[in-house]
Amino acid sequence: MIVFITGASAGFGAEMARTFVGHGHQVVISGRRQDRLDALAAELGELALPLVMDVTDKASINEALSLLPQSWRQVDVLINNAGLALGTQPAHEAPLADWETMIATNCTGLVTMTRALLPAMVARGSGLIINLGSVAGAYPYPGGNVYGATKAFVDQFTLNLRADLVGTGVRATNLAPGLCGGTEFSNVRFKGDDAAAAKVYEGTVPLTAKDIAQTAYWIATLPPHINVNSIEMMPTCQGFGPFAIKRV
Ligand code: NDP
Ligand code: 8X3
Repeated sequence: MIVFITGASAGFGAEMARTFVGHGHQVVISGRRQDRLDALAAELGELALPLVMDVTDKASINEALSLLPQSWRQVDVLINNAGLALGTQPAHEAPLADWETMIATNCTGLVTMTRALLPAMVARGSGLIINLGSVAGAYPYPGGNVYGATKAFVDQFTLNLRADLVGTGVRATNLAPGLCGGTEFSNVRFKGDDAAAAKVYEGTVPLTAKDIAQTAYWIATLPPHINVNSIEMMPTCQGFGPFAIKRV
């Protein structure tokens, strides 16, 4: 298989690259940080191809895709993993610029990549798109505002892809994890505040990037007649909050 992973310079994406390459597949590892991609490519060898791109920038995507060598162009699996949360402020205090960045990355970037690679999959009659959603797309929490909304978009976009792709042989999955540690996600969310990021995982046994990578690999290696529409995963220590009721 040829697997194209966005956001492979860290976290889930890097671990998914290790998993797919470990099973002998070719993996395009993309992201903005060339040094991180080069280091991962050096670790993984010639089955990994680093490709610098910013999913929020259409020109950057088009240029990167035009650089793909011929033998790497028939992408079987696109994993739209690049994404981020910024901040946990309430809606009336959150910076609009943070909201715009989340929408540009988690929604616009994801649909741009999908639109770029999907037609060739449909023409070949096979392919798979795995979109990284989140439990935040299904359940609201204070401060989740636009991040959760972008992940709800990912969930519904994936289902609507399924509606369009029935009969084409192309599959689509929303992979929606809950609390997952050991990645840069919380450092990004708290803008480099390591203490705030570490606090998120205090006293927990969170999911790991390896758990997510193994799940993505399982989805991608199921027989072609099986489409996993959506998978929601949480660590056992995570559950649901009660409704908030303001009493006077
Ligand atoms: P990380 O922050 O560790 O990794 C995010 C990756 O996305 C990095 O490789 C980063 O690379 C890339 N990225 C960010 N912005 C862009 C951009 N504009 N263009 C290209 N690449 C970009 O996060 P995780 O691995 O934890 O998360 C991966 C995905 O999973 C995200 O979509 C996240 O929302 C989702 N998720 C995470 C959970 C968690 O608890 N960790 C739980 C549920 C879902 P670079 O900076 O080099 O561009
Ligand atoms: C990441 C999970 O709970 O931090 O998508 O929103 S959460």
